[in-house]
Amino acid sequence: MAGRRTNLALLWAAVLALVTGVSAFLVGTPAGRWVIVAHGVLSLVIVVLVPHKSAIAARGIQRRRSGRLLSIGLGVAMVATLASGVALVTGQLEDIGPFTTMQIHVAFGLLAVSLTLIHTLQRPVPHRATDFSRRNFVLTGGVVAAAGGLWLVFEGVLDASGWRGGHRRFTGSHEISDPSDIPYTQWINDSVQHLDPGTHRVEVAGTSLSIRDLAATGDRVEATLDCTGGWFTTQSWKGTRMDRLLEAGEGSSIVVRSVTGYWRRFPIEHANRLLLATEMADQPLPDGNGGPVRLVAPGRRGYWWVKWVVSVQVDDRPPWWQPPLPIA
Ligand SMILES: Nc1nc2c(c(=O)[nH]1)N[C@H]1C(S)=C(S)[C@@H](COP(=O)(O)O)O[C@H]1N2
Ligand SMILES: [Mo]
Repeated sequence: MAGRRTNLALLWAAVLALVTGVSAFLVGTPAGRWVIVAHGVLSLVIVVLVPHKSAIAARGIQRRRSGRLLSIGLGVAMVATLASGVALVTGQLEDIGPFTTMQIHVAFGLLAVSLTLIHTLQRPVPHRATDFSRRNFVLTGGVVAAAGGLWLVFEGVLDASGWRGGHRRFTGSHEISDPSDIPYTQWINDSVQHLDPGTHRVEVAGTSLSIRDLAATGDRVEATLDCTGGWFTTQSWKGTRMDRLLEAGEGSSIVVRSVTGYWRRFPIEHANRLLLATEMADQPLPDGNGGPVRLVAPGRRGYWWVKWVVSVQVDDRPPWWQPPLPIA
């Protein structure tokens, strides 16, 4: 039965969309671009299969089986995920009520995939030996090619539209150029700190440094802060490079900690590209952007850029010894 095949394809597309969606948050360099492209193409695979799935669902609904409400909820969550995804890509809608479009997209996406899995448990789609037939490979290839074609058309239209979506970064984020337009962004629930630049001290591997000390070095780097919320900004940052402050050849990783308790761990080899920044675009950092001192981590997404830094410690744990995304 062809319905079975469509259901199976949708299940796989939804699961892979979840995997690529979560992975997209880890991408900080152009080498990871394919993850974001794959996420887009997978969402279009779902779109391509929708007409056929609607026919299957219409038959199912008439049969009034249990789990009907869940199926309808799944349909709604899926449509909301796709619609918020389009809003993200075009850049035409930044907030929906009190939430950012990205928060809405992630929430509905997680809901849609969870409901898909429950739905699959209720109405199992058995795999069959013939699933790996030549015919099915060709069909799958056809669906993916159609989705890829749609992706190209969509990108072409965006390019021509003059909308922000036409100049997305490889991560999918939209540009903010004016430093005063940069939002004050917290990963989950930190609040903006108001530290006194005259008295605040940063403990770096046992040495206590003032903001004046950190500003005096005058190391500069141009780097892009790219928030998983969907925006990026490229600015000139000034402060002190970490390799100047750490003993060469010691330890395996560097833990950078905020006064709020927020922290991230980095490979020791990256000390020469991490900057303790006190200025952005030749101005002291505003409190909301992490003033008086924040971390600048070139090539890494925003959640690595610890704000209101209070300590930098070197230890022997491996750099991957941390949650892949912050948990608080
Ligand atoms: N202490 C602390 N630092 C933090 C965060 C946080 O919640 N707490 N959020 C991170 C995230 S997710 C981003 S995108 C950037 C945002 O920097 P901005 O507020 O200057 O835009 O800060 C990062 N540094
Ligand atoms: Mo972020």
